[in-house]
Amino acid sequence: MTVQQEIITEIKKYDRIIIHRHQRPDPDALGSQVGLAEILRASFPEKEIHQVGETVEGLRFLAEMEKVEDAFYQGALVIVTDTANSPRISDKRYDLGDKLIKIDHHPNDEPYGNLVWVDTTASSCSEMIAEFALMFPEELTINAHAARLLYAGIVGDTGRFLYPATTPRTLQIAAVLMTYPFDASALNREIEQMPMKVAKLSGYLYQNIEVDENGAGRVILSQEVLDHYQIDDSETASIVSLPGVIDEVMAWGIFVQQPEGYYRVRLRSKGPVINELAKKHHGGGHPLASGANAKDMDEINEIYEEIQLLCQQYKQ
Ligand SMILES: [Mn+2]
Repeated sequence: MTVQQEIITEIKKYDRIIIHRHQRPDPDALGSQVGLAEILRASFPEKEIHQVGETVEGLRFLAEMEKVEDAFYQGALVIVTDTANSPRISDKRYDLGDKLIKIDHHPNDEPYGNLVWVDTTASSCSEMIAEFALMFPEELTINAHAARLLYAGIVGDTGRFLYPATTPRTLQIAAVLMTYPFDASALNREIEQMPMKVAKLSGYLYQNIEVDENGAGRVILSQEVLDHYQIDDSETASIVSLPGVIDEVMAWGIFVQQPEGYYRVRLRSKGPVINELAKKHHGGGHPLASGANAKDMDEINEIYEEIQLLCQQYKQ
């Protein structure tokens, strides 16, 4: 039996299913989570299906979260999407259920759960969920709401089909999703829209990025800068990819200071593999897109030197 067959077997067994995803969700986290929830609701109207986790204001156009009592977890199936490590799961009650399933496309550093389906070749977890539904057309129904969410997740994680993780399969699945009646261009616009203050912060980023001769880039966003632009950490997500359009930049780090003082580090690359570096600094992720943490300027300098070294080695 394939892991997907095992997953559908478990889904059929349980009357209550709760779906989680990672903290500080992006469109793929919400798309895969609520896309799966919508598919299960449409396919099994007699089951109780819920989605939980913190709400993100900027992504309300995608989905709302639900309140679930602790007792609901008793004898329930819990599925976690798009989340590599258990500490990153939003809503810590994920282990209160009877069975736990992990579905993800990040490197499988922590295979938590009773069943694990990880496909690092998938562009997004939303692509995996869509593929899962298409694998079992007799059992699973995609509706327009699910298609919209999964499409949003794919668009989000591929940067509108731009990043290297985009495959022919990604486009085939996106094409199938687009046949459902939802407004894809309006959705694309909503994903791309930014408030004026974030546009101004983009200007700051382009003015202040530091790039060495091998293409290692860094931008430090101190609390002072964030306060000046009235930006909080979650609003910095949309500017992380911006250095990628600069010719001279090969790999880069965006260092965002948190209210507690430490820095959240977002690492991106056009070639040099940066997730091993992320792991050394309390993080992880994909080979070309990772996250980490730096406690102070010394650790920022350390991380930047490591990016510089990776770029230098890559160039040779
Ligand atoms: Mn993802």
